[in-house]
This record gives sequence, structure tokens and C-alpha cells, in this order.
Amino acid sequence: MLERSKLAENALQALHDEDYDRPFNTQSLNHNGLIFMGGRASESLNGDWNFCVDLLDTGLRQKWFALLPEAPEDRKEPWDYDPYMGETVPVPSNWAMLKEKWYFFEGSAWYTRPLDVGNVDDEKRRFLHFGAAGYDCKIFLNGQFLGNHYGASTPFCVELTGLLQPGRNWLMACVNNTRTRDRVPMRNTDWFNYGGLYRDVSLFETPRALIKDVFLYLLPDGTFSQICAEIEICGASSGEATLSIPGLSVEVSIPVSNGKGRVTLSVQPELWSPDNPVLYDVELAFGADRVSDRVGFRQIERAGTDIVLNGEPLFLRGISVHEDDAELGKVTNEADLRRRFEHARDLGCNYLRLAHYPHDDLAARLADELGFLLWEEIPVYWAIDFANPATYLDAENQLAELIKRDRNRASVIIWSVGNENPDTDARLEFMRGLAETARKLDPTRLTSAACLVNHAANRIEDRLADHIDIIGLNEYYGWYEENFDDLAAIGRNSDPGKPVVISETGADGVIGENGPPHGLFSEDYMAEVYRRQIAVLRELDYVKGMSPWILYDFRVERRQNIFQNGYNHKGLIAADKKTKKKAFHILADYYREIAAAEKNAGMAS
Ligand code: GCB
Repeated sequence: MLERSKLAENALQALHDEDYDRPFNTQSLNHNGLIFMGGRASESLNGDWNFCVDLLDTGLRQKWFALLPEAPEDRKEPWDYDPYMGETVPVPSNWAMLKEKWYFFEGSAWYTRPLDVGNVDDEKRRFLHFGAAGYDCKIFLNGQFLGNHYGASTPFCVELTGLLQPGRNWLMACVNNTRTRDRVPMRNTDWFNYGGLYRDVSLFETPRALIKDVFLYLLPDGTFSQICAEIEICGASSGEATLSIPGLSVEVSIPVSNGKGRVTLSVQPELWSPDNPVLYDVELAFGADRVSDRVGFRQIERAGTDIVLNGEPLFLRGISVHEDDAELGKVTNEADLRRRFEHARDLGCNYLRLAHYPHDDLAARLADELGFLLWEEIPVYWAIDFANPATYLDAENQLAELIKRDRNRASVIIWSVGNENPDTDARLEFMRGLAETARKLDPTRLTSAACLVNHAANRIEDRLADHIDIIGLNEYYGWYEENFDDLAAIGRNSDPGKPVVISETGADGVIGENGPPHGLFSEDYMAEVYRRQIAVLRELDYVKGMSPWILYDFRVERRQNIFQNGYNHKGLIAADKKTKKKAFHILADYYREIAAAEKNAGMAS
């Protein structure tokens, strides 16, 4: 029997149209619509949202978003889902962490909540801000489709101006975390595929003309005495903005024409560094709009095989981190992030690799405040569909969203455009394009990618190396690669001409009785791998940093042996985020030694 459905226009359409999602896959919510959020007042839309998983995409087929609230007894046709009653979930959250039956669910899920706005003021514009939605998110207001965002870890804004009705409105989001060949990442990853609205959602208002973007940086000319501000205004093409940095006695006006303004100021800021993470309060006003930020000024550059901060070469004493928590999944919070930085501090780090996708923006804000350098990355991971132009646009958009979000963070020194990708022509074209985009959007930072060794030639050799500033190198000698002597051979055979950062190395180690007493997966074996790695790497003078894999054990579907149980155990600390493994102390000793040597030599740390 055919279903009746006025909403789906005719009964057949809901059942027979396999292109039902095409009109909604517009990717219209992208970096072009991002609005600078620093200092803006907003209303949090976190909290309980009505929720339903939708394995068959019935919601898009039947147009659940067009169902307007109606008492069950007044309905003229049967609804397969009622967005206005029933189960709720908290936002932010990942559904996998809420119920066992949702643990492995991959597909669409519907979120619904009321939006009560009182009177609608025509002089104001209103926007929604989503911190992240994993992976594909379609937004509806009062039954109307407002746009679609791709990418599981970057923010987006949705304009509601002119669409809200006084009083109660209904907001719906259809979030889909299906893994597909053309997405970024694609089907196969070594981390858990968390879906959902897992970062903050908020509503904010602005005047008609608003500050869309502000980019502040120390001009990288080696004089440390010029600050540049680039601004973008939306809703007015000309006027004057006022920039103030009280700590530098700066109060200047910036003329705006064609919606853009730029000023260079001669000032002598105290330089930001891990040892001295000094931040300046910055305010920008345009008409009735005001934004603010806390910004550090520093210069990062590459000179030969050195990474140079504020004129001083430095070694990146790092560790890689995922966004993963045994209870919360990919959701994080300030306490979790502060604990992460404390652990990094205990380890003697001055640097973290935020793998393999953009982390919560609070991570970089805290790194600014606490004095850590960061590598930030987009999930161009393994075998992306490099020949697909749509995949490229998705990756480039995620990169642009990340850069626009975090380019005022002094802590961020590296934009990474990918991880362990095969050295093919299509990949080279794809990732070269991304590196160029990174440089265009932000000429003040270094680019990198986590590359693979050429195992046939036992050399550091990847065609992408010509197009990035730092060669990230993932190598697992002692774990995936048995023959440890090859690592020393690679060292001898390579002459990269650029700084190399060991972006990953490590081994799984399972603590105590849950692991074997010795051999692979034992804590002792893991510690031995760290000892041997350090012994070889310390001799390579072009290695200018490392971020072993990884600070904490993390959840992943593809690891299912009896020691792993759905976890990658390469953490220096167990998934409880408390118990340190033996290898932690080995790396900490090495980092202490490097820091002491740098201090003696008078280098930056
Ligand atoms: C890698 C990947 C990382 C994995 C790690 C591992 O090379 O870049 O995502 O989790 O190895 O543990 O195998």
C-alpha cells in the first residue's frame, strides 16, 4: 500500500525518489558565510533538543521538517515521526555516547527545538552559529530549508534575518555522519566516527552592517615592529572602523571601501612565545557593531632546516592529540582541555599536534594563554578521492573555515593539509592546491602535511615536500615496521633541505593485567620502542621536532583484538586520562634534556 503524504507533494515521491536528498546537498553554509565571533554576546541554544535517528532517511523523503506542530488528534494523515514530542538529547553531545543502541549508528538524525524570539527587530540581523556538526548538516526553520554544511569539525553560521516570526519558531537540524568515498575524511579512518551536534550552538544578533572578519598579525618582515589588521565588513561597502589595542596605545581608524579595510601600524609589541605568552586585548568597532579578541604577536618562519620563532631556532617538543573521551566522545570542555595541557606540560612539551581534524576552538585559545605551539590539521586522511573536484572543494572549504576561525591565535604555527596520503599525481595536485590556499588565506604561518617514508628507497621522499614548509613524517619503526635499522638508514639516506618534524611514531602499550607481560602490546615493549626511536632521531640534525602518537588512548572501530577492544592504545596515558605509561617518562626525560640544552645554548623554548 502506498503512503499518503501531502508533505512529500505526492505519495509516490516519498517512496520512489532516490534523489530525495539532492536539493538539500547544497553546501551553501560554508566559509563565505562565517562571521567573526570574538566578543559577541549570544544566546546559547545548548540543552535538550528533540531527537530521532533516521536510518532510512525517511525524514528527508517525507519532509519531516515541513510538519508544523499539530495536536495528534487533529492530524489528517499519520506522521511517522513527531518532531515536537518524544525523546530528547542534550546538545552538545555525540549520540554514540548516549545510548548503546546508537553506538554504531551511522546515518541521519533529526534535532528539533523551539526558538522564542519575542519581537523581531527589523534593524537587527540574526544568525545561528554551530561550533560543529558531524558530518553533513541541513538546517530548517519553520519548515523552510536554510542551507547545508559539510565537514564534521568546523563552524558555520546561518542567517535568520527576515525569516523569524515573533514568538515561537521551530529550528530543525538533520545531521548525517554516513562515511562515503567522496567525503573528507572518507570511509576509512583510525578514529571513531562520532556523529551529532557536539559543539555549542548559539543565536546572536548584529546591526545591519557588521564586522565579518578581522585578521591581526605581526608583519613577518623580521623587524617585529609592524602589526597588520585586515578587516571585512558586510552590509556596508564603505565607512570607517576603529581599532584599539590599549596595551600598545593604539587607537586608529581604518577606512573601509568595497567592504574591506587594512592598516599597518608601527608598534613594538612584546613578543608572544611559549615562555612569555603575552596577549593584547584588541577591539574593533564599525558603526554599532563591536568585536574583540586577545591576540599575541610573534613571527614563525623556516630558515634552511630550522624552524624559527621570533628570530630564534627552536625544537618542537610535542605530542599528538585526538579529540576523544571515554564518556563524552568528541565533546570537550575547558576542564578536559586544561588537563590535556597540564599533561603536555608534565611531559615537557612546548607543542601539540591537533590531529586529524580541527579541534574545538577553545583548544587554541587556551594554548595562546598557556604558551603552547600548535599544528592544526584538516582530515585529508589516507585515500581521499583526490581526483574528485567536489571532494577538493569540501577539503578546501574545511581548510578555509579552520584558518578563518583560528588565524588570530599566536599558538597556531602550522596549517597541515593532510595525513599519510599516497604519493600520486592526483594527490599532489589536490594537496598542492590546499597548501596554496593556506598561504593565500594566511601568509604568516608555515604549511605542512604528515608524509610517509619512501620505504622502497629508505628515504624521506615525497613530491609534496616541494610545496610545504615543514616535512611532517609519520614512521613506526619498532611497530608497523619491524626492521629498526631502516630508521637509521633513512636518516643517512635523506637530505630533505627543510625541517622535518616526526609527526607520528609510537607503539601500543596496554597497562597491567589487561595487556601481555611482554612483546607487542605490552607497556614494556612500548617503552622500548620509545627508547630506540629517541636514540636514532636525536642524531638527525634536520629533525626539528616531534609529536609522537599519542597523548591518550582513544576509541576506534577498527581495533578489535583482545588487547585493544575498540581502542588504539598508543597513548602515553590510558583512556582514563590519568594513568601514565612507562613510555611517558622516557619521552619526558628526553624533552627535559632538550629543553636544558636549549637553555644553555640560549635558544627559544
Ligand atoms: C597513523 C595514523 C594515525 C593512526 C596511527 C596508528 O599513521 O596517522 O591516525 O592512529 O597511525 O596508531 O596506527
